[in-house]
Amino acid sequence: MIRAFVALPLPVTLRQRLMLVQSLLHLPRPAVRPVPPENLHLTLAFVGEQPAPLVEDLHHALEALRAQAFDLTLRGVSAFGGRTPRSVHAGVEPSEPLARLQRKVLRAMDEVGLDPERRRFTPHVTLARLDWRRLDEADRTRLLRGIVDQDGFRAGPAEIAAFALYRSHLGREGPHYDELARYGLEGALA
Ligand code: 2AM
Repeated sequence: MIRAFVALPLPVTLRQRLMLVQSLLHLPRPAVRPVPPENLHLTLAFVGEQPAPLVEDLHHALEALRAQAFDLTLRGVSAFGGRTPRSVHAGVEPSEPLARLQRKVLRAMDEVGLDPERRRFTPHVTLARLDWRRLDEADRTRLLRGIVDQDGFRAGPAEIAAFALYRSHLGREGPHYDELARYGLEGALA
C-alpha cells in the first residue's frame, strides 16, 4: 500500500517567506510541530492508503491532465480547528486556475476509481500541527497573538509551473514525503 497525495511543490521564494513566518510565530515544541521547510506544500487532493497499481493508474491519469501554469499569492495566517486549534496555516488568495487544477485532479482520481473527498477545497499551506491541550495558557496566548500579528502576511505572486504526486511515510519524527512524479503545467515560463 502507498499513502499518497497530490500537491503543489512551492517555489523557493514562497518557501523562504513561509520559513520566516514560522520563525516569527510562537511554536513551542513538543506540543507544536512546525512543518520542516522541505515538507511545505499546498495539498490539492489527499489520496490516502492505496494499492500500488491504483496509484500507478492515478499517475497515468495525472500525466494526461492538461492545465495552465498560474501565479500563486499567499495571504494571511490562521488556524484550523476553531476553539481547539489543531494546525496553523498560510492562506491563499482566491485563484480560479488553482481551483480548476484541483477539480481536474479530483476528476483524474474519479476516472481511475479513487473516491476523492468532496469537502470544500480550502487551499492552504500548513505551517505547524499542534496539540492544543498540551499548551499552557501563556503558550496559547502567545501562539494566538503571533497568528494575529501575521495576518498581514503576503508572499508572491510566484509562478506555479508544476504539480506533483507524493508518497507519505509516517514516522515517529513526523511524516517524510517522497516526490513520486512531477507534472508540468502549460505555458510555464520557468
Ligand atoms: P494538511 O496540510 O491540511 O494537514 C499529506 O498528509 C497532506 O494531505 C497534508 O498536507 C494534509 O493536509 C493532507 N490531508 C488531507 N486529508 C488528510 C487526511 N485525512 N489525512 C492526512 N492528511 C490529509
